[in-house]
Amino acid sequence: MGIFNSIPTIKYEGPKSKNPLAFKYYDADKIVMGKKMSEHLPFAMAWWHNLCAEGTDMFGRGVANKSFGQQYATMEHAKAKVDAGFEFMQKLGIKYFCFHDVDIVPEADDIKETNRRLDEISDYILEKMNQTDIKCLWGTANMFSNPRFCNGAGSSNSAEVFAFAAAQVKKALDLTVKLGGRGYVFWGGREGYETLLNTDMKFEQENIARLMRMAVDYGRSIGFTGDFYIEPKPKEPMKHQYDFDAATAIGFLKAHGLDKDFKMNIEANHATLAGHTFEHDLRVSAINGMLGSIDANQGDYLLGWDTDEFPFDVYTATMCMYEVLKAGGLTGGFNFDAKNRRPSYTDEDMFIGYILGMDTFALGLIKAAELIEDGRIDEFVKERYSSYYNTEIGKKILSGETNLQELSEYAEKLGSAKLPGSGKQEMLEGIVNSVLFN
Ligand code: XUL
Ligand code: CO
Repeated sequence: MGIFNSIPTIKYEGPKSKNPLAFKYYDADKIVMGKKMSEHLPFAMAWWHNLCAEGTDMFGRGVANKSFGQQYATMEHAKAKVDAGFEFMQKLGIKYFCFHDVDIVPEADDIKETNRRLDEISDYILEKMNQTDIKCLWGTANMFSNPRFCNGAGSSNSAEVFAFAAAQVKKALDLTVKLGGRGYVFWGGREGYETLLNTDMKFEQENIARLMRMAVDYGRSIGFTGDFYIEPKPKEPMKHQYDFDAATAIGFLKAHGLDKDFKMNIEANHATLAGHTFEHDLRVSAINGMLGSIDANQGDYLLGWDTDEFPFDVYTATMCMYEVLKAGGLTGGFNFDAKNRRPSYTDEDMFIGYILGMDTFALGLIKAAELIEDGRIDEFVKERYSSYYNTEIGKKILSGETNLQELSEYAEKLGSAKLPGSGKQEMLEGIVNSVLFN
């Protein structure tokens, strides 16, 4: 007896299918640019939204029942969530999961008891992993829910709280290594501030770096060879979070000598909260060699917070996959950090959310590959910068063989410069549409 007995294994039926419990575009074995879709798109289930979140919001209690037939806050319930999660992933053909420590067990008052529970549940998860081909994408520590973290974790004003954060990172790294995780995430939930009036920003940022350095040292000492990730987010829950966006986080890592061990885990809704497009933060990460993993979701342009919706916007998924293909793929994967809307509270909705997300990214992959194979955009961009490659002065600028004096003489000789060539944005957008709707 399973948990989702009324839900069949989800199969690919093609774009014409009207079956809500079938893939329309995600065809795991279909070859795109020489690789299987499933290899391009290592999808992951987020333990917290899928197996824990019941649709509570600031104004109302949960509406989705995630008891899976057990009493909440017991180890029986924790195990039922493992059973539910593995059945869910198997039915959808999802090969990875991501977790926080407190997603997988109820947190006890004493950290020693929480750690004992984590040992017990990770044995159980490992058993399930050994019976299936499901793996861990990344693990992380929840250092934002417990009241002790109200002033942050690594950035807390309290050394005692810092020690508890360090203890959680240590244990979450132990679990990640035990479960063979590809990565370890730092999302700076409350690593920020509410008011500068009570905040020593320099001190707090240096302490976050100290915690990350300890994590790298410990992780490497226990055989963790994967990537550490920062998951940038500008705000929420704090008014200002230090890992504002990819550019800020990369600058922080470089300033503290952590850039060799860390990459970015870019979440779509976090990028838009920072006032960027999703593809902007992907590009910033990629050009710095730090595009590691993705939290796949989308926000709502009418709402100023992190709505964590299942990806539906095919334009954005296409531009995301364009960046990912250009970067040569991800070393991490695509974690659906997404939840059903509160009124979509049934078990069937859990599956339909993932089907939507996987189909949206499959379409994005197909269309991004077509854009690259079409070649017109690449050709245009190449041509746009061609004066640096096919003029003497351009070549000299690139090779560092000129200076302000020579360039000034060059400009004065010309007297005035030609316009730099049309940006042709509308033409390029038309190409995107013609590829999307061919
Ligand atoms: C919160 C968020 C987190 C991280 C993991 O906005 O995205 O769930 O992904 O801590
Ligand atoms: Co996330």
